[in-house]
Amino acid sequence: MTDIAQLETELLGAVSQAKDEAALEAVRVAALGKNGSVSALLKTLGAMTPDERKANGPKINGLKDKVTAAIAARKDALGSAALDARLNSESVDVTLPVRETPAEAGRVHPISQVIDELTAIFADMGFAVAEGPDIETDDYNFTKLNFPEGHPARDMHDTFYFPPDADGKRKLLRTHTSPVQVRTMLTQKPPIRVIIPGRTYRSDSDQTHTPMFHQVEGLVIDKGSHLGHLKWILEEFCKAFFEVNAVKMRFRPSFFPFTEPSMEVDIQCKRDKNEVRFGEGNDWMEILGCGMVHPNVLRNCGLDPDSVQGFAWGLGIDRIAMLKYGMPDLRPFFEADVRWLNHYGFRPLDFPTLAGGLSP
Ligand code: 2NL
Repeated sequence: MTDIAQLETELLGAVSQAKDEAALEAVRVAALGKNGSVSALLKTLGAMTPDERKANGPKINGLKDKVTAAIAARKDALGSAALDARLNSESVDVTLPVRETPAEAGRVHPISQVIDELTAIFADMGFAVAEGPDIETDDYNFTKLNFPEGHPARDMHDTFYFPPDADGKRKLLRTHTSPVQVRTMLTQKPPIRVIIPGRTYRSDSDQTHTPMFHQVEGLVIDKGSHLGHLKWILEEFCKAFFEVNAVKMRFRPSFFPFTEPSMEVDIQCKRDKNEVRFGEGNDWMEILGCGMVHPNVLRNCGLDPDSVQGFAWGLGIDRIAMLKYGMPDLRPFFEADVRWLNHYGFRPLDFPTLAGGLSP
């Protein structure tokens, strides 16, 4: 049958000329689809006599097999040609520098960096971090901390008060982080070892004061805790934080309503024009206040001063951040200027650890 041979020549020619997979699919549908030319030939078998079928069946089925095989082979060839073309056009230059991700391009604020450093140092000494609300009651911010009503120390805090509540009491913005220590003593059993970094507020604004600032306080309550422990903790902290091998410290008597005795602590430093260095020199700089927790405070927080005692300290985070990282002015800390942050900020993946180094 010449038309079968001719159809074969036509179809195999069309298969080999198909330029892409879409063209090849069109050839397949035209030949083997429901209304395709080969399918039409197959349908004629049903109407033939057994002898005719014996003669034509193998030819028509042979045609179908050949065309099917040719399409499959062409499809393979087109597929690998397409892959080759893609591989050639999509070459990757593995020597190109890696583009900075948003996480690397951002900067960590010096205050956050210093809080992370403090946390790493005190966590290593077994301290937990506690947090509490910025809006506090007068009771937690003052009364429980042994500030009697009308005591002048209350006025010294330049407190921001809210309008009176329905019960006539005025809430306030905490003037120190100490109310968090009150909350800790009221809810946890000794031994207690916590630090509390956080925001504090006083109505005060000039070159070295901002109405919102940051404090970290520490508290230890245990049966045998004493001033020797306090001095050791503070000395270890100062050495680790300022990254020096030794530092001289000076404890001067002072007054806070919530501690007795109370002390202010100076550390040895060397002032050079605009620079301050720690661990050397003959100058002193005051950096923190501390003392043994006043028995009235222990009682106010549900603890028995005859069975436990403790010590506490507090220092300004903003100030030690300025000292450590040489930032001369406090105000830009809170101006959210990205140029300042790019200059003084820290890379987010350089997280401070004691083993890896605190400052990058
Ligand atoms: C300073 C001094 C200090 C405390 C904070 C404290 C807290 C409780 C009980 C006793 Cl609940 N003391 N905190 C103690 C001494 C000093 O801060 O000059 N801070 C900037």
